[in-house]
Amino acid sequence: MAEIIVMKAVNAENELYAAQVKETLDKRGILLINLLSSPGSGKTSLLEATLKEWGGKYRCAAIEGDLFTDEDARRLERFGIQVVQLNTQGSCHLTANMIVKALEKLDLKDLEFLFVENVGNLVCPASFNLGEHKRVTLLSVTEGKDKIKKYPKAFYTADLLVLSKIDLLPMTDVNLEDLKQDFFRVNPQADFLSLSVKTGQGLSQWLEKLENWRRGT
Ligand SMILES: Nc1nc2c(ncn2[C@@H]2O[C@H](COP(=O)(O)OP(=O)(O)O)[C@@H](O)[C@H]2O)c(=O)[nH]1
Ligand SMILES: [Mg+2]
Repeated sequence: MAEIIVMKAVNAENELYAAQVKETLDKRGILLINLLSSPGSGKTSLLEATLKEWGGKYRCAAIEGDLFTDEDARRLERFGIQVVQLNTQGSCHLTANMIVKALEKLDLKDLEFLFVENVGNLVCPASFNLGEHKRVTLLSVTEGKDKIKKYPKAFYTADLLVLSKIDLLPMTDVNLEDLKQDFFRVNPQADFLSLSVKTGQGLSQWLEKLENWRRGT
């Protein structure tokens, strides 16, 4: 009982910050995308592939949520974009007030896409709105076939499920159609796409999706 009340208060405060983030970005026409997944599903790799493919076509920035290190931030800085590192010092998710602080460190002028790589975790990040326009949950085929059922919130709050590492599908016992069915059962409104940053399969659909979102279609 007490726990529920605390959680409500935390969420109410978070929603205020989330609204502030969204308002700031809306004024400037910047699209905020919150990437969620288990550690190692391929969030940073997907951002690297995106930046490489675009080659400066759009002005992008990233906020990297990590428990302690700045390795992912360094991986993205190589593409010449602004990156803010948020170390949560052990906390398992980002909150909207952290994004408010990160925005103060970014030059928002002419920015078009702002990517947030959340802390690798399928549980806590799903409960915290960061003021994002779109939430993308990644699931790699190597995580097995039961994760959607086990961690439904990360999937029913997503606008898009990216099934990553599709090149490895033959090495797993995951059935693509069954997995899609599990996903659409918890989230019939969302989109689904599968991709591999190793072979490039599905990457163009991902880039198209980002561009369509930015155009508001
Ligand atoms: N085979 C394969 N490996 C991938 C793919 N995407 C990422 N990886 C590998 O998965 C590991 C974790 O990727 P990373 O992007 O760091 O995951 P993150 O923790 O979600 O950011 C790395 O060794 C990547 O090279 C993919 O599409 N196919
Ligand atoms: Mg990463």
